[in-house]
Amino acid sequence: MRFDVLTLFPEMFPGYLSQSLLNLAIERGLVSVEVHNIRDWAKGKHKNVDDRPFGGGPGMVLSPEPVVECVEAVQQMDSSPGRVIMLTPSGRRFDQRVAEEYSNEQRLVLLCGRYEGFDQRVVDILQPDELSIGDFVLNGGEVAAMVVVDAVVRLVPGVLGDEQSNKQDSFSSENRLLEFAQYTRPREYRGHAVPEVLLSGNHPEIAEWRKQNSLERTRQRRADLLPGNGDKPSDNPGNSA
Ligand code: 6GU
Repeated sequence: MRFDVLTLFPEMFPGYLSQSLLNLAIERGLVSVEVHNIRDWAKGKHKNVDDRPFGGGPGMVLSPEPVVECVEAVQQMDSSPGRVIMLTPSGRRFDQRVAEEYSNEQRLVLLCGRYEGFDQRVVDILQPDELSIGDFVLNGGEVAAMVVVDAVVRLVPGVLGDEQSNKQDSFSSENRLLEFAQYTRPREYRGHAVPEVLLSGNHPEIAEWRKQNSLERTRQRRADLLPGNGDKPSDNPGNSA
């Protein structure tokens, strides 16, 4: 799977990309991540990429020309144009279902904004998926793009050592609940003991304990995730289908 990240701050990515799981996936040829500087498509000696908003107001708006031309040029760098995703706080909410959907794509082109946002003509012309990672405002789409790459890469076959491990994750297609509590040695730490059942070797009982623990944690923390609570106040009403 190929990711292309389009940004005004390409220097934010090398540190993230050298993180072990992702770096290993890149070295194995399972994924590639190419980072492109939108400013390279700006014209004129000052290479301006933004301008003041028509109608007035604070901040700067990303100009349509360098952004559209950068996306189109990057799309032509491979046989598949890829699915274009614009990272914006006014987008559709990203979640594990969206990550699963994206993991079926051959190529994602991630467009990161800064300043007060993109000129609307970028959306009108490119018709990207507009994607937000939550109801808060980041200084730009770069961290959000890393979130998307991180969540999607784990779902690419072969990236995780154990093919089972992402199926058990919270929110995955086989488990829409929160994960159960995990313990390792020592059996007791500062007066806190590991639940006896986990030491028993009785695997049906362990599975039952984990199921109940998962349900209880979900009830306490994220009741909106429980079946039948689809119309209760949800953290993510837009994606609850
Ligand atoms: Cl994708 N971008 C920005 N700037 N802020 C966000 C976001 C994206 N998602 C949540 N907040």
